[in-house]
Amino acid sequence: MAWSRKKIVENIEDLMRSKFTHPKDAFDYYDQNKDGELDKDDFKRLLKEAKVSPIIRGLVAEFMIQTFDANEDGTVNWDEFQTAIGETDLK
Ligand SMILES: [Ca+2]
Ligand SMILES: [Ca+2]
Repeated sequence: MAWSRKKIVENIEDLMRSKFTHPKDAFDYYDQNKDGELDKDDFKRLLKEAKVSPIIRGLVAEFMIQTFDANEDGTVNWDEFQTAIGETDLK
């Protein structure tokens, strides 16, 4: 696929920088039901705003959850999100 992990992360970083002052703001914004976990629909919304192609959004959302979900409960909590973001230059 033309969308590499790097490109997707770059797009997400751009979104974070342009829209949020802190990654936690982004996390809370996308966690619509405020249960402290981002699920697949939450990631799809994030990816939509990050201008990721609709064709691959579902796949990327699944991929991101699998990548970020350290405790393997199928969703991504703030600790997991922060760790994943910490691997990038975004602080
Ligand atoms: Ca949630
Ligand atoms: Ca998890």
